[in-house]
Amino acid sequence: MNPDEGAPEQGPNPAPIPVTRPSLPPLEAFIPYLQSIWDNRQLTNGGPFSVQLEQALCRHLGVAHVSLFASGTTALMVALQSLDLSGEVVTTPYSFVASAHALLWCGLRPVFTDIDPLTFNLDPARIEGAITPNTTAIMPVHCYGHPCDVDAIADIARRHRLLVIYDSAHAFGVCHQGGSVLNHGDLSVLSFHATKVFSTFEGGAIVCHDLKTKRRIDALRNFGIVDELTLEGPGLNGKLNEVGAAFGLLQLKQVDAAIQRNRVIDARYRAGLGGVPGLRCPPATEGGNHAYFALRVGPEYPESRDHLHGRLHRHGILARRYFHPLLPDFPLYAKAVSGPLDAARQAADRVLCLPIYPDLPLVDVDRIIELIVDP
Ligand code: T4K
Repeated sequence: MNPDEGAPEQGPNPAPIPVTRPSLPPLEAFIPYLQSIWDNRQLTNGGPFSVQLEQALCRHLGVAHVSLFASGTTALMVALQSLDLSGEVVTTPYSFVASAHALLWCGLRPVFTDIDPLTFNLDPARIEGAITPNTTAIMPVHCYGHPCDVDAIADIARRHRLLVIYDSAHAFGVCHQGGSVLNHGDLSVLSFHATKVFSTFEGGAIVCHDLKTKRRIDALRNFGIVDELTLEGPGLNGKLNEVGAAFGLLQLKQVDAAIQRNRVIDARYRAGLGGVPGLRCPPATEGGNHAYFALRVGPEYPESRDHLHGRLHRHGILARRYFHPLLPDFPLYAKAVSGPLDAARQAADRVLCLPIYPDLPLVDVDRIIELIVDP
């Protein structure tokens, strides 16, 4: 259904508007997939839907190899494990906790450096200052799906002989320099969580460049088992199940339309909020997936980000402060800092992610804009 047609009348207490919401195919379309799983009883461990989805994702995304996972977090852990890293990894302090947690789970020390205040991505100019003889990799995040400065990062990595793992949890379908942004770095890791533009309920994936690496990743995803007598390493159980994979196949049919719809909503926000003193819309990206609309609330705006957040919530608009607190503000990560983090700190204090998802009616977008424009 077109979300702009037949929208229910807004009574005195309209339903809350979440920051995101998965777009679901009609339930009837899912039944044949479930029937097939019921028929063949292959529930997991690389069944036919998982194999099909890996191939379909390679074609859809324009990448060489995809390994599906049970979550973005397990995919990150296996990606790091597969590269035999040790010591320190330079990364961003402005991300979801899963990014840094994956490093700790693999016995690696995150070293946070500052971000670019416009893109919210790791600032390449700061990375070099954080590199020590113990550094083995850089793990940037394409924050909100906005591509990192991949050329500058590749140059630093080459000169210092470091590996690059992109946390691409937000970057499904994002194009950059004429191809998928996922083709940059040694490995890219996606999340297919329910809150993402492409979802398998829970899920994730690693994108890699060659079959040898994929085989190693696939073994580590399945306890490290290569065959009955051989272990690739200390693997875990990170497999996506067949119900999730089947759902992914169905989702793939509508993901382009979902991104197109997000683009329309993104444009509506920009048109409504672009000229408001104190507000800054996220950088416009030609090949983006528009899954987040990260509004920066500056000091010239009449209220603080937190006041605006509270006021919107009182109106049922469940905007979110992604990513607040800053990772080093958790005691667990307080010592992982290298140098000042002024831009990251400002972002954590000022950014508010507004609702954006394909089923969000434009009339609701306009209501949100009105509330923000008229504090
Ligand atoms: N790296 C980065 C940079 C990440 O952002 C993430 C995850 C990861 C790695 C790890 O990937 P995964 O292991 O998760 O695959 C959410 C997600 O749980 C998390 O996946 C995501 N990033 C993070 C940024 O956001 P919450 O705590 O904000 O989710 P929650 O439950 O509050 O959901 C937000 C809104 O979405 C709800 O208000 C309603 C809607 N929603 C949510 C779910 C789960 C639905 O409509 N249906 C649903 O099933 O963490």
